[in-house]
Amino acid sequence: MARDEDAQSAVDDAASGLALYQFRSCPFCIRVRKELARLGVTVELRDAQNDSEHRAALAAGGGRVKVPCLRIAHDDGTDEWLYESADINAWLRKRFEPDHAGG
Ligand SMILES: N[C@@H](CCC(=O)N[C@@H](CS)C(=O)NCC(=O)O)C(=O)O
Repeated sequence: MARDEDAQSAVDDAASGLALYQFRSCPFCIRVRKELARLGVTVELRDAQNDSEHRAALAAGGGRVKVPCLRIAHDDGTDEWLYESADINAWLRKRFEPDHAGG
């Protein structure tokens, strides 16, 4: 997705508050990574399969070790832990797709 420099910079800023907990070969995680690529959004990927700290953070914050899970850091300091690839992709489209019509 092509953006001018300012728009891409705003997207990069917004995405800095996101982290995707995932397994490299999980098909649901691949679906989310593809959507991120399509939208031109760079999100920190956290390997919850092999990295014990990320795995523990996912369990503690989200409540279970299930991937993909998008951690969304809100401006008020709270974290939201969003599971389900379809829900994550819908959230990403709503947040980052220009002229998103909803749904
Ligand atoms: N419906 C979920 C399926 C996710 C899923 O089954 N992920 C597997 C890895 S491929 C997992 O985390 N399993 C562990 C569990 O469900 O506790 C989605 O679309 O995100």
